Amino acid sequence: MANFTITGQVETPISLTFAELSEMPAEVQIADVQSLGAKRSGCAVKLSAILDRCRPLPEADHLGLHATADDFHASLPLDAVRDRAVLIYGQDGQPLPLAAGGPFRLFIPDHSQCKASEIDECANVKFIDRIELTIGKGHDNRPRDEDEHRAIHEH
Ligand SMILES: Nc1nc2c(c(=O)[nH]1)N[C@H]1C(S)=C(S)[C@@H](COP(=O)(O)O)O[C@H]1N2
Ligand SMILES: [Mo]
Repeated sequence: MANFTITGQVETPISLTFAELSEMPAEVQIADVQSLGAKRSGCAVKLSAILDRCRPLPEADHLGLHATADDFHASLPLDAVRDRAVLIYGQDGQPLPLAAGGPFRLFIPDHSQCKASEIDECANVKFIDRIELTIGKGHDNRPRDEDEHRAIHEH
């Protein structure tokens, strides 16, 4: 079963699967992210609950989201997403399909438009296989301007 890992500046590196996420307590689950304003339906857990399990070191201040599948990476200020972002992991009781950005996808409610800020729609990284806590900003190859953005939406 597909999993993703959380590594870097944490006390305990962990990896999680669809089944393990499904079993997390009800109070950290979001039954349908459409209730948070997402375009498509899907179930999620709060990022804070995942971070509670690996315990980021106090010095960690950025959250790296890595999608090896298409070499897409974002590094976000931890404070800005810690208590707000969720990780979408399922749809209709099944693992989140690739077509919906699965098996794991970040969703930041009330994100701003593409490129408007660090925390924008482009930060909703799809196909996540690794989350990495870093001290200082890490690898980030999100589109930086209109041309790069157009290019990424073409393929
Ligand atoms: N892995 C991965 N995640 C990604 C992207 C990508 O190309 N690869 N594009 C980003 C950008 S630029 C945007 S605007 C949104 C688009 O989300 P959507 O495909 O659900 O519309 O996903 C973001 N997450
Ligand atoms: Mo974007």
